Amino acid sequence: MKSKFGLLYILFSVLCVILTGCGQTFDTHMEDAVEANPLDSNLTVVGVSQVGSESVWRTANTASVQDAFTRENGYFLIFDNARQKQENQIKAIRSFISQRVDYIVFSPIKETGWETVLTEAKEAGIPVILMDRMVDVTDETLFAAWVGSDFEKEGQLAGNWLEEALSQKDSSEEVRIVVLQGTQGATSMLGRTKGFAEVAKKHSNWKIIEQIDAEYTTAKGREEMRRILNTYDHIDVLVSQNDDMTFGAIEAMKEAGLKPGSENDIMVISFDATKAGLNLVQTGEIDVDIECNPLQGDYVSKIIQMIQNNESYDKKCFVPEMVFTKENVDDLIDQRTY
Ligand code: GYE
Repeated sequence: MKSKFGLLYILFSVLCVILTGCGQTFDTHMEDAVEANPLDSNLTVVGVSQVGSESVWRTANTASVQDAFTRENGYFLIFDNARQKQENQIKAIRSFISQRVDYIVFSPIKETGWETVLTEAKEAGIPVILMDRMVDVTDETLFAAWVGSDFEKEGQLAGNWLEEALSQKDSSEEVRIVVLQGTQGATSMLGRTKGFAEVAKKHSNWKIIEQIDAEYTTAKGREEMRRILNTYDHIDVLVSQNDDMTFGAIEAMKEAGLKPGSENDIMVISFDATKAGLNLVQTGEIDVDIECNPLQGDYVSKIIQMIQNNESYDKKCFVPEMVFTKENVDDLIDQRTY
């Protein structure tokens, strides 16, 4: 490892172990600028900057990273939660660079604004692996690899499902659609919006009456859906870009005396397919849940191993995903861990 031991770090980490019992994961705040080097120099030091903890999906993604980068697996993990702020992610990455970690892994909150800090990482010779979301940079050598989902395809799958669901209906009848979007500028939000819109534009009777940011959170999903229900007399379909927003939107529907689900008042299309989401697929309150797979830690770890061994690897790695409806949910729900 290129990392060198710092007396300050050793003292700090001993204190950390004594005070908190944390032995192998170093949950840091960038104000605590210490050299975070492992006492065992055979460990690979990985700095991870996570977006935040806005959703069930995100919690599962964080757990997957923490399970992959353990001391037993040969890693020393420095984890930072950016609490939904790009500036915190930039600070974390700079701190990882100054601590001379071996790899930087991060899930960029939005696509733009990364050129400078990624150039700094490149100049320091630290490979960066993007997880979940993508960056919009002209120089693709600024990152070594990306692991995530095909978000545009997820949006198309949602559109395809709706096409099928409406196929028996009169195609001249207007279909009024509301879209709750995730964090603005995030790859998942951009891809899901684009993929769905591609299908929607093939149908002149589909009308997206509102497309609004609800930040991937239950609270915002509830708030926006309340406002939307107060604004429009009639809504046929809700497309909500994650389960957390869907839960909030469903609460708002119920408050307004409406029942979710195609057998009732408003069709509901959701994304992520968390266990709580799949439970609502079983009850029919969510009609279709497009899976987004958060279990990405092992994929990232495999890429790190391939880089270490100088093996060739695919720069972009898509995780496997599927679509859940009432037809298949019962068979698969028990396998869901998050
Ligand atoms: O769908 C949402 C999360 O970027 C795929 O971010 C991710 C999204 C996920 O907060 O729940």
